[in-house]
Amino acid sequence: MAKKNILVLHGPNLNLHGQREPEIYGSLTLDEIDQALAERALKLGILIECFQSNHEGVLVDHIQMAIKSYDAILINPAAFSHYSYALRDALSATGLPLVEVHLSNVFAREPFRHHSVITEVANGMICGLGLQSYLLGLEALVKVLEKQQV
Ligand code: CA2
Repeated sequence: MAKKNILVLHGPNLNLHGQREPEIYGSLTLDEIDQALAERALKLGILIECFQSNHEGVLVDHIQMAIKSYDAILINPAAFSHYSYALRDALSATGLPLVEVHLSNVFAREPFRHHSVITEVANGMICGLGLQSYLLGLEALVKVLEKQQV
């Protein structure tokens, strides 16, 4: 059977990761996060592709393309989580399993971060665990895909 293929999306400003505000987001760079995800994917026997953009429309285009080539989506929508109906609609339209992740504990931060318009269309959301949020999110998606095959 073909290996499952998961699209990992990072939203705006996450390219700055590791360079600013390490007390909130940690000191790993985005490349290091992607590397850790690639290593975990290898162990899990799946394929991943990671993509970051600061632009809502570019992310929407990538999500629309995902329908043909991917089995599931792992996303840190960053600030778009809190207001992007465009991203939410695009993710929902794929019909693919979806896990939302955040590095920081959004509920322990400013009130505007307490609500995500994405969570309602996701299988689940993991936050506050830094890199582990992403790794656990990837593992959760693999479990969801395994369940689909039964
Ligand atoms: O905790 C997360 O992963 C967030 O998605 C990060 C977003 C924030 O808007 C969300 O509320 C929670 C911010 C990403 C910006 O990342 C930076 C990293 C280093 C320096 C500056 C920004």
